[in-house]
Amino acid sequence: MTPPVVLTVAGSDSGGAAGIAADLATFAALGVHGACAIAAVTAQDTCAVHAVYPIPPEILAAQIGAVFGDLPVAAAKTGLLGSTAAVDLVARRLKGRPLVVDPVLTATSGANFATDAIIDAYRTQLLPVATVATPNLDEARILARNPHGAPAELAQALADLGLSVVVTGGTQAGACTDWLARPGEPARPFTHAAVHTQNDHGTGCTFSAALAAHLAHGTDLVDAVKSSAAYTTRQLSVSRAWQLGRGSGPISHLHTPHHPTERKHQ
Ligand code: PXL
Repeated sequence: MTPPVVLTVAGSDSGGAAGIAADLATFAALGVHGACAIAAVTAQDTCAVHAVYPIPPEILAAQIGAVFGDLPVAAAKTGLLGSTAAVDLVARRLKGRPLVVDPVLTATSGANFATDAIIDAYRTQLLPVATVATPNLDEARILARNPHGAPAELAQALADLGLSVVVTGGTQAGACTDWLARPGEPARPFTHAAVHTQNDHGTGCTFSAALAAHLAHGTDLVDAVKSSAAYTTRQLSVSRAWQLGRGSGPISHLHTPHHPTERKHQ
């Protein structure tokens, strides 16, 4: 069977944990063909983002044009975009199809990827044409301009821009609660087990890529959110005790946890 195609427009992570690396691996695991347009290159390891180089807008546009010119893109997702020009471009080129926006404004290591102009561009250009956005709590507070907002309140405020919003990752007492708000509806909690690990680099990318893959398969949003959280939790538990790098290690991108090579390295 020919798989659906999902396009990710995102950044590269030289450490192989987040961004395009996480997206393509997740797409493969969930049975979709991944196409990719690189919006920014990062020099990065498990400890820090050392440099970010936004790809020139005409080269980003050429990548997206090449994909759309040839492949039947069923859904798209965005990750690190790195410039207002990239946010404007993807808003124009990706609107009108299932679109997951992971508004990458901060890195797991704490690096800040966003300027006021980029935040404005998300609010006015990209979020209004998205199907669903997946900010973590910090990103939701920045986007909603509400530095102390609670997750449910933030999800609802952002959904007023005309899209569904999942605020991810509130962990409390061994459980993790994501809040989903659809436009005009109260936010609903989705709770699953929390995985305690230092190896969470790439978690947000993995969740949002899974969401795009499930939407490309035609799954409705609520089931897609549940399945994506289940997939992410499973991958976090595979790599829970890995020792890769000196900082936040990668979430596992391997899909066969019982493969002999993996048992050997656990
Ligand atoms: O996890 C957010 C993220 C997305 N994309 C790239 C990143 C990061 C975080 O480090 O580097 C390229």
